[in-house]
Amino acid sequence: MSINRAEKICWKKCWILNYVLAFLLFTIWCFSMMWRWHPVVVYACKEQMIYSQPESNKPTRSDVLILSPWLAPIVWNGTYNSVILNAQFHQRNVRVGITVFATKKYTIFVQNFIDTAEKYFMVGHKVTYYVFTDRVSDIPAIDLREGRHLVVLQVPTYQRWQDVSMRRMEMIRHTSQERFINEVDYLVCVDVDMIFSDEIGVEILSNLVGTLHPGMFSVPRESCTYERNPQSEAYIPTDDGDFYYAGGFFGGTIEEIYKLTNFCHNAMMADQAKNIEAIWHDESYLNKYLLYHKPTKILSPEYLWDDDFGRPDYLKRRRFLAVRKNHYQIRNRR
Ligand code: 5GW
Ligand code: MN
Repeated sequence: MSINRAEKICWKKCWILNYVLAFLLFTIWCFSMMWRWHPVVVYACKEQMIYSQPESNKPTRSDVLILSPWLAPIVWNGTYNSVILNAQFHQRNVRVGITVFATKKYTIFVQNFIDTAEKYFMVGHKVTYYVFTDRVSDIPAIDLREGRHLVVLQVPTYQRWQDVSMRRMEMIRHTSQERFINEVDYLVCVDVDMIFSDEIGVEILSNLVGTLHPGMFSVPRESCTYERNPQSEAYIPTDDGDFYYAGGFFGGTIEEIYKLTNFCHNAMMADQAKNIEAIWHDESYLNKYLLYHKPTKILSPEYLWDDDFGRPDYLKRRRFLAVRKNHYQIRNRR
């Protein structure tokens, strides 16, 4: 082989190497640009999760309070990232129970309640619906997604509607020890005359959870409809109170729900012995409990809305909506 030919081959190799190098550099540049300009494009590869970075100098909401004075988050749209939260709760393989009472004519709400929950409630997580009813045969068979179950539990019929509402505390307390403690990690306790109309996920889970009442949002403490009779176990003086919590949505771990329902039921029984009933029934006792046992997370009215309260600017999503009901037809006996 002549020297000339050997030189030519060497040059050729150098060119190929240059092309390969240029191609590699270009690919790296492409990836770095994707990384830089598309931080919201989220994908998971093994242990790494890519999502938009929290910005330390930018508040997520400027129109509403998102942290209580005892540092419990108040959950509003825009304040959390579902990608991160879902990964955390999947890692823990969390099981969620949701309790709902449907006695007498209120069984008509069950189908829509569960159908819409299948679409919006804790999608992708393990969920058990606990339906408490005095009319077991009225509860329809409903197709559920994978990992989701329906348990129907028989309860007594109470004639007074106030008792129907209040006895929920006793029955949740009882079932916490009997079943919930063995079957689920968190419990969500809600009204049945509702539909899910937007996502509700693991952002609501915490040790003890209360929800801001849509009709009492930002009302001064002295004007809140707490129980004002000092003889009642639900009594709250006018110079006390943080928020007014809704009776139709509370939650927490089974241990915390046991303590809450135990307090509320015992307080109701003590009042009954004195011939007293708090102004807003179970809701009044719930407010008393949550005032002196501060919730670790608070849900904004997005999580319990009624269109009777209109569409204020702060409300970016309506996730759980009260169903309009014909009070006379639905509430009269039998
Ligand atoms: C019946 C008559 C008057 C008021 C309540 C009832 C009733 C309530 C009933 O017959 N059966 C029943 O299962 N409930 C449960 O109590 C439902 O889970 C219902 O969502 C909850 C609270 O009663 P609501 O929803 O009528 O109360 P508001 O304050 O949401 O209107
Ligand atoms: Mn209701």
